[in-house]
Amino acid sequence: MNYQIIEENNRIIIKNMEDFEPKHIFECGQAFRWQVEEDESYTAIHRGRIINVKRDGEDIILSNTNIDDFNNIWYEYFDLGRDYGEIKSKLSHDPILKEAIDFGKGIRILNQEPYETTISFIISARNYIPSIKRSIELISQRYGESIGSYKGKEYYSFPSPQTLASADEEVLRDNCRVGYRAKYIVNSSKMIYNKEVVLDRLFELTRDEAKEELLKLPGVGPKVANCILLFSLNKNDAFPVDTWVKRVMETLYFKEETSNKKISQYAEENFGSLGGFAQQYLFYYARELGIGKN
Ligand code: 8HG
Repeated sequence: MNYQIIEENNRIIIKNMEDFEPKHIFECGQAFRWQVEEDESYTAIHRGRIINVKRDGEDIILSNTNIDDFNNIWYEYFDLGRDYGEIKSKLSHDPILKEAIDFGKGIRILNQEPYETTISFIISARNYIPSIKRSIELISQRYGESIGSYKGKEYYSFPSPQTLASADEEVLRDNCRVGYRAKYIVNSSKMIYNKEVVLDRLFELTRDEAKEELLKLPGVGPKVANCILLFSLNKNDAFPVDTWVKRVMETLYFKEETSNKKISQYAEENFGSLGGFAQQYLFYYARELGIGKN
């Protein structure tokens, strides 16, 4: 972890940046708003800013930004204070994880915004990533604010809890194509807006206390809660078991059908505080290679 920051012409260059592969980070399943461009860079909107990210040799280039936003927003969002080399070397003692890490070696876990992450993973239940992405885009276009355009495309912020608390369920269902999850989006947004669940306070709680709070929200079960904990609340030991993680664990570890409870226990005992990272390398590996399918 030995990089240097340079600011020039509305961009930040992170020199000699290891453990940061845009494709791995933005296509590993944790985030839904990153769009790939023709030059293989990725663009997204976060906290009202449009940013473009590209690898250039040994360096990472963050375009459409400046040093203040780098210090105040991007350093934390891209988890730049964490040594992924160390995490990978610890997890690589497990030969199965070593394979998964070799495959997705540039993954980092983003620190996303809790409300947007909550609604995104409510939408993700029994859903496919392309259709989750489409719904989030449609919700942002309809209910968010236009922030501006970049490379010819218009970008919209994710709406506030107040806005989605008063959204029309039919519009969400039919126009934003979230199906039966429309009522969960509206009712969870109401509870968040009314401060029945205060997302920003969950940072201070333990993983299990924070999970208990999240489970109060309609549409949030244990898997969705674990995704919210890991991707937006800094709970790195959360280990969401979805279809892909279940398949990869059954195929490569247990060699038989295994309950989610047993898989979670195994993760807790063997991956411990690094469970969330192990989960992400496994999820990306399993989904990209179709491990355990059929
Ligand atoms: O990054 C993810 N990890 C896990 N474990 N599950 C995920 C991730 N991303 C994602 O969308 N899911 C779940 O997979 C939600 C949904 O059930 C399904 C979509 O492919």
